[in-house]
Amino acid sequence: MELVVGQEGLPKGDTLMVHPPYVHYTGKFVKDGNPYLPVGLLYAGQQLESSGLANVQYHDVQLHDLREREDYANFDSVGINVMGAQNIASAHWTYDFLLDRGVDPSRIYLGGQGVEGLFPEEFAKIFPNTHQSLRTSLSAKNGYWDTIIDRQMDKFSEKDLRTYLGNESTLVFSQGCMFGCDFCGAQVKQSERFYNTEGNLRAVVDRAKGLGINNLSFYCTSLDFFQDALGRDASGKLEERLETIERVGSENGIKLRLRALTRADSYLKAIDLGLVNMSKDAGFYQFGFGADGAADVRLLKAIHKGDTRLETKLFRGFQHAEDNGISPEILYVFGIPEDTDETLAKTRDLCIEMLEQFGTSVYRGFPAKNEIPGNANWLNHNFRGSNSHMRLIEEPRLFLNLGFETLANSVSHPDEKLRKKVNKCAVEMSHKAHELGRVQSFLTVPLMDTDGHELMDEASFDLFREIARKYAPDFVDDLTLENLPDYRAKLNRRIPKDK
Ligand code: B12
Ligand code: SF4
Repeated sequence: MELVVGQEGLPKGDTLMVHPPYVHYTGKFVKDGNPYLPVGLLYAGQQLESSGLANVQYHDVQLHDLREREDYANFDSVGINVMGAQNIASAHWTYDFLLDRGVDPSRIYLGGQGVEGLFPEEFAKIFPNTHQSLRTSLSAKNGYWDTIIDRQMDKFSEKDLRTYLGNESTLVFSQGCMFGCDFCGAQVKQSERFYNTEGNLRAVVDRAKGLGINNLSFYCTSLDFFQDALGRDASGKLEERLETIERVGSENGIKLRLRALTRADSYLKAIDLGLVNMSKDAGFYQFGFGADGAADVRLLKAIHKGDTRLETKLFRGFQHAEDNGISPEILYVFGIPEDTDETLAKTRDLCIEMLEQFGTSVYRGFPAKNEIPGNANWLNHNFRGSNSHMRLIEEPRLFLNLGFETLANSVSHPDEKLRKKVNKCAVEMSHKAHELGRVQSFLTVPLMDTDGHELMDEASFDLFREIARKYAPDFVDDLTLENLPDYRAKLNRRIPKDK
């Protein structure tokens, strides 16, 4: 079939859509203990079917080994979902696997936010002779924002659906953020647009009822949940959706638990508009507050956060959340090139102070991955000529080192001094959060050029080992900075995935 203009790069015909393994589960098959319904892939599948391009089946490596299949020759196309930069590594593993099974690369299509931001020439070097599926090819289609994934869920076995719905699912809510923080790889500098939340929520609730499931948890796709409240005239779309969520839950006798991300400034505006209370009534139990750079105004300016009084706003937001029975999450990206000993110490102190002051708050801290495909820094010509950039393109498994949760490493932080300082701060904060039992992000070990000495000093490693003891008590005492590369994969498989 000839490709029609505007459908370039989209799978066609009989299509197998593959959700690759979690990056630390590549190689020997591991059944994922915390699998999620791959909503982005289902959304794309629904769009492909409703526009008559493809008939779609799914293979989710979270639950099923790719080696179980022998029918690759039956498909005209194989689509692979790449959610974030680190997943380029696992998508590459999947690509190699498919080639090994005789799939011609010209039948392979890769889509998702991890690959959408690669330049065509970068993409072609990483995944030779395959197709880069761009979001715009799908979103240009009629009805894109109204898509409902109901029919795609029919394609999963009852057993698998039961597993997915027993875990947290994604609720398509909105996409787009009007701000443009340099490190952010999401759909930024664009106005917020809303999905068909009601249709998709009802689809999942109906399935759950059929399966006798009475509790559902959701993570909303919004980048800044209350962004609508920041405009001069709120559109009312958020309010409308909150009312709907509450109604759908109570009409169906299903207890809904939801969480989302927010900026502190929009949360504070939303309080005045009554939106936070409405969220609580709809079942929201947690908001993750973007705290990046809050410890020092110089950092806020460096990342173009668009807010220079963040710290005060965070404390006000956290206090309000706790007073109203909502758990505030500290979502902190730290360790950018502008960071110094002083700003990193301030960051650590601020996070610890917040954890101590707010007894229901949870910690989610990530050593910055300043350059990832799709963010503003990836476009910077200083980076594009750099050793890190070249290494990533030539050795795609190194994209593992761009995982949000991964310790700072020689790819993300070529300056060894800064790298060690960042990791010191990372393990100190994580250790404290572990001590308090309120941690939602977990540090993993990156690929190293030499050994663990390039990542951190002995004192930081002692703390890291204490954290690792929780997950790998049987071999943690064998770990040294020297043998860390040998234990890396084994240890990472034990560390819980980010939530
Ligand atoms: C929900 C979510 C999650 C959930 C996913 C659960 C689930 N059920 O899907 C959880 C919490 C598990 C998660 C985890 C991660 N996430 Co996440 N996540 C999101 C979030 C909030 C929404 C994504 C979503 O579902 N959107 C709705 C669907 C409909 O859209 P979509 O996924 O973008 O897919 C569309 C297209 O990309 C395309 N498409 C996707 N795949 C394919 C495949 C083919 C073949 C085709 C043709 C098209 C196609 O079609 C879809 C419809 O247009 C986004 C932020 C955002 N608002 O975008 C971050 C986001 C995508 N996540 C991100 C990252 C990095 C991660 C992690 C990789 C973090 C890490 N540790 O490094 C992890 C690990 C993932 C893993 N392997 O386990 C980044 C990606 C940034 C980047 N450019 O790299 C984002 C943008 C957050 C951010 N602000 O930076 N995430
Ligand atoms: S970090 Fe948050 S506020 Fe900044 S651009 Fe990304 S989504 Fe928007």
